[in-house]
Amino acid sequence: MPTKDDTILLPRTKTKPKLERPKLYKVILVNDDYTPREFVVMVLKAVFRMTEETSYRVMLTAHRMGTAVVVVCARDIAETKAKEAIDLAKEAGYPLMFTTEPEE
Ligand code: TYC
Repeated sequence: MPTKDDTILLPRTKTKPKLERPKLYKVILVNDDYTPREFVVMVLKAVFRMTEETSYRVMLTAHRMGTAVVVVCARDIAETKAKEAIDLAKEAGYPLMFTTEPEE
């Protein structure tokens, strides 16, 4: 009669499926010639909860370099924030633009 000691132990062949870490996305502020600096700073503070100092620095980076990374976060949050910021600018009649792109 077989006993529990007769159990044949085979090496585990199934590999645990590795969960992919979700990609992070950058929200990018794009410079333009029309949106006032103060308005850009206000939007950064309101939508991205930045301090006056950080907002000013990010605005100035975009103004000088053409673009600036505002924040890196999950895709849905990045897209929602970018849209909120663009909508605020649209309402005020400014062409201020934000884009999102996956991190390298
Ligand atoms: N270049 C704008 C100006 O001189 C200010 C500005 C800065 C606009 C950053 C957009 O992403 C921007 N009034």
